[in-house]
Amino acid sequence: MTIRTISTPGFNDQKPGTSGLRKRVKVFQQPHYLENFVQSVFDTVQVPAGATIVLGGDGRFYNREAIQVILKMAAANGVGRVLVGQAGILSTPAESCVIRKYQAFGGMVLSASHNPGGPEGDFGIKFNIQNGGPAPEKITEAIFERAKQLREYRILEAADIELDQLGTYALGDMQVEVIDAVRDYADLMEEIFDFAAIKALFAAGFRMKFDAMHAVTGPYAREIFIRRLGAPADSIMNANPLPDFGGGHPDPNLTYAHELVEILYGAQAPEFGAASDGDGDRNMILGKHFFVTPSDSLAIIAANATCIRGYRDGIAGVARSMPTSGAVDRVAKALNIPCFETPTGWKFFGNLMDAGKVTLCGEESFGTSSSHVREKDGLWAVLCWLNILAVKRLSVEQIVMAHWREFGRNVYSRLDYEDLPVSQANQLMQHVTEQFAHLPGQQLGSYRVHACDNFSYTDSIDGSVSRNQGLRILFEDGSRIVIRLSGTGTEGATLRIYLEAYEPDTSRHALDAQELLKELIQIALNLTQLQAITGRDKPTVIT
Ligand code: VG1
Ligand code: CO
Repeated sequence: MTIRTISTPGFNDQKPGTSGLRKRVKVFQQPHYLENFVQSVFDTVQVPAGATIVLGGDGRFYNREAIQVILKMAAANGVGRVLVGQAGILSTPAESCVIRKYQAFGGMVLSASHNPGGPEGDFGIKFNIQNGGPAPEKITEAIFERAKQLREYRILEAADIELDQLGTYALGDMQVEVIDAVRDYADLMEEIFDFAAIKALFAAGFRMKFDAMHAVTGPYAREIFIRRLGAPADSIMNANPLPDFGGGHPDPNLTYAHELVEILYGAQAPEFGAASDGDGDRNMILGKHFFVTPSDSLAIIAANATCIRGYRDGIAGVARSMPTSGAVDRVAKALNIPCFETPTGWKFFGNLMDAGKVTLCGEESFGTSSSHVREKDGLWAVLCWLNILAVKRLSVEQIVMAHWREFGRNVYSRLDYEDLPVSQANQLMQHVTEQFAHLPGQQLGSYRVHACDNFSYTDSIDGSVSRNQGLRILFEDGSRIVIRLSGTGTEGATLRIYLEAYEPDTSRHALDAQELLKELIQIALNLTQLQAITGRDKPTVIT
């Protein structure tokens, strides 16, 4: 078998965003585009000769083709062994689990997560390091620089590998092992959670509905909920992964997971509902006629962690992304453990977890996880809730209400404005920044501005600094407005406005978040001049 060296023009747009490189499938299908990025990864991370890497994706359109290309390039770049998920599929948390379990050098995850798939949809690729987590910015920046300069890549000339059969195959001098990653992942879950208690809950007639949104978690959910926990077969829906996610938008929120939402708010609603995204790292938690915000979910898991076997000795600390509500901060304070505030994106949690400083992490964007892996983990979060419900035998709503009674409620909402022209989004950010000098001290309705900044983060472990992570308007009573631009989109700009107000008054806890945040939302719209600049009179998604 021969290794071919092929010319590439180099690409200037291969800058990884919040979570890897994401582009339209059509962009990835351009000659040399995928190869250019993959070679840049190999050149940057320098896989030691003979080392093992892990490879898998969320099964979206172009997954199989990309895997065959990457395998041949890995063989040509001296990789010793590649562990590939069967059929080329691995959820993001399962990939993280496999990297750690088999002590691989790292891995590539092929996914554009919650972005739609199919020939007209998105594709993506991300490199994860030895700890199983996303590569830090230092590495992604170096990959981006390399991708611009690259002029040739190496690829083995060979036939495609059979990805559907478990087994070991040779590709040049490299070994390809097709593995059953559902088992490794499900085994890890069984170590952390009390499966017997959850099984007893289902046996007692507890009903749940999990929506895999035709994305990667279907087979994992079937193995864990149905086979291992004995839930009735109709407890999972849309559980067959499809390359285009059935034409849907695999983002587990109130807008895109509306099929599930209708069931949980319907007349025959089960006690518990949950959904996960394209690559299985996000989660949405619902009770009967009840929605749990991701920020509250993180705080509640932290407050009840000792109910769960894997955390029964307590948690070392917690971390949340900056826009995530401060609900978990209050729990950390009560538990007397540290709480860290990081920029958006899971890559900022890795160092803290490696250093043993935090056990639980979360983001307002439906991402929660712990140090069992180095990615956010959708099914893990669902199992946390099931385990807590099995121990407490209360409804989801009762658990949340009790939490608010104890800690107060951090009322929270996020407004997304998708597909804006980039120039308008930049103009709006500029407009807000220009007001920063005179805003502090001003009274806006019932809120007085305390401070404004553009969030900047210094990693306490390696000292690296990340600037421009979002505009913050902080009020004297602790309420906040945060404004940032998405780093995961592939076309145009998505503007996110995050709102948070603290409500200690128990008599107001049952009120709707939109109602409670009405004034703050109006202040945000005035400050941003959103309607004048963009012409939009309502958000695309409200969480
Ligand atoms: C979004 C979320 C962020 C999350 C990221 C990746 O990023 O806000 O919290 O980590 O997606 O999630 P952005 O830059 O669009 O706001 V996933 O499930 O795509 O791996
Ligand atoms: Co995801």
